[in-house]
Amino acid sequence: MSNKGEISSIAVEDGVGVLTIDSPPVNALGVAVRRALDEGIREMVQDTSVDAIILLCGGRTFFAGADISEFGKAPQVPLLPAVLEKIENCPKPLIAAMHGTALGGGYELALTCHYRIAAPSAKVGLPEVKLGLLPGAGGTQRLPRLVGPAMALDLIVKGDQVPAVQALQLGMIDAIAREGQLREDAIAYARAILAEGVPLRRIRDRNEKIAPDSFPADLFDTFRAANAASMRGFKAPGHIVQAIGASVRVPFDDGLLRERALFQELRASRESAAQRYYFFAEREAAKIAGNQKVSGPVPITSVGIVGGTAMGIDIAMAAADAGLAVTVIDIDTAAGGRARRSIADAYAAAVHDGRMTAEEVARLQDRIALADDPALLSASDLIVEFDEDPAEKQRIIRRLDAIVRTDTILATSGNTIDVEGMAVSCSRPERVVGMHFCASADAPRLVEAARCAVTSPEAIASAMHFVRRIGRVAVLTGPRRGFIANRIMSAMATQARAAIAEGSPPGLLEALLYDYGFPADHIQQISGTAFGDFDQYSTATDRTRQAPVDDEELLERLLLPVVNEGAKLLEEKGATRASDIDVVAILGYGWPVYRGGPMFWADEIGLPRVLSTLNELRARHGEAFRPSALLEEKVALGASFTRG
Ligand code: 3H9
Repeated sequence: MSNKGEISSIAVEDGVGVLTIDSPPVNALGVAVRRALDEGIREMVQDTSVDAIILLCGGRTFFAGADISEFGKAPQVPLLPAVLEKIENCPKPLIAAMHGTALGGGYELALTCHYRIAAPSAKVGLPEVKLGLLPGAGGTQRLPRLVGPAMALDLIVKGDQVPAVQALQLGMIDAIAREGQLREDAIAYARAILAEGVPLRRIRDRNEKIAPDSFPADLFDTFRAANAASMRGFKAPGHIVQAIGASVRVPFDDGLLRERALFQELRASRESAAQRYYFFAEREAAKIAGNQKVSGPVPITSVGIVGGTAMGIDIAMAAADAGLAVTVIDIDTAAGGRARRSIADAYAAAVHDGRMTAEEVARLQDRIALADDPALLSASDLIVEFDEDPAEKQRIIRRLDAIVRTDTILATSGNTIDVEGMAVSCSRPERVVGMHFCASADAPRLVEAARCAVTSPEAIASAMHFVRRIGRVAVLTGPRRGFIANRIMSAMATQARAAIAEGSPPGLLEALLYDYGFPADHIQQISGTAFGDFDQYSTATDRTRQAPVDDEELLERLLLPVVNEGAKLLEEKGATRASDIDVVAILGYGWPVYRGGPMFWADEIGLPRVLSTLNELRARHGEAFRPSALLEEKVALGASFTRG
């Protein structure tokens, strides 16, 4: 076995060469990995003892795609398309052996291999759309040739990860290995291919699935019309439809050129810059900046949930799904009757819709114990209370404090609670945290984790670790009432109310937010919780504008207070980073991700303009628009919120 530098190694077994790449954390296809692939394949093609080649990855996953951090920098050779061309034209059978997640450029690489085998737990997919991109290394031309253009449209425009079993059914992979035996099974698979002696299969040569009579003539128009709502405002989905359209219309190499041109356009677009920024912002939010001496999160293996509210039940089920032992205490009803019914109903619906099998449900239900006695929580590592009554919350936390293990972390949920006050009333103030599980309309993924001055670094790290483990995004906030989400969005709501009172029709405000990119259901959420009752205003104002106001000015009147409030939160240390505010606005209130969130957007339009507009608004509408000192400082220094 030869060890080719730090990230790749080659071993030859029974005439099969195995090139293993190991570049943590996710084997992204950065320049070093591309070089290692290029050299490794060249070496094995020249090696006469090698009859077939397997591409394998070390660590937690197969290639997770192009290295996103390289976008925006000068490209370095070899470029990914050149490496993939070499793989596809390799004279020996080349097999991708995938585990973890083979995504984007990683799955496109697998599509240039002659065969694809995957671990049963592997997932494959082309999620570039989520970064405002399209698969730019042949994915839009090869996938339609494997699964047909209709399925390719669905897979690439949604960007979902496809589990191995489904990928096999669709033809996205050729075989599934035994779990934990990927290497051995891939070698056996290679030997079987050699024994059969079949000619090399290249996807680029397969045209039966894209033949004109194999899909409806109006496929692309119908797809565009059916998905108009979810594609609204985004640039990438339309480009993807065009690239897949080329795959069925023009020869393969011309299709590749078309794909490349569309990819370059997206790569240079502000939408993709914003979405790539958001990708890193979401991951950055999980890091606890300024938290000295974190000795690492305390592992959470058992969780207590107090209160049978819908959110409590949702979190209990997510925790069970993540493999944690869960105890749900529903103090109000005997033996957790309400919680028991809600959980049973939710699981029955999952089985009915085909999202889960009865066996999976039985396994998960086994992990959830239901009771009405808080003493049963004595073994829990973390307990979250979900009561709806503020006074009751305080009482529950104190009671838990008295009876559970001294190292158990106590979390109180909600967004208007005085976490600090609650913490200091306990015997373990350093282990009390606040958690705001944001009930956003379509994607309840956001959790704001509140750290007080007395909170220990380990406790907050553990709480955030738990949030990530259950598949939610944790953002750290200060202990102030309202956390980040409510603070920034009520700044918008206050101005909306004032504008309506001055004669702007509510429908116009909604239309402006919609055109900016807020989804309709989020606007409803904002209008319901913050703008107040629109109908009441609209009858009062007769839906006509009393004072002529420019649409742009009106929109800025709604959005700039959010930026200003974000800056104030940073000043007051209620938020750690500007990018955290963007994550909260996007996940919590549907701020369009292709605009990057309020702080990224403010940098985009320029902070000097933000400051001068705020000053104009202040002259017209009063002190609510007084610019934050941090914003003034940034402008004076020529600095930004989110750029370097
Ligand atoms: C593409 O392929 C374009 C091509 O079509 C065309 C080319 C010509 N690059 O998410 P995690 C980092 S576009 C750079 O916390 P998980 C991430 O920032 C790409 N860095 O782990 C984090 O860093 P840190 C298409 C990346 O286990 C660390 O890895 N591919 C990349 O929860 C761990 O990440 C995608 O869109 C990357 N591609 O989830 C897949 N990926 O520790 C994007 C991750 O410093 N990646 N990092 O914070 C993912 O979806 C998830 O990372 C994955 C693992 C599911 C792989």
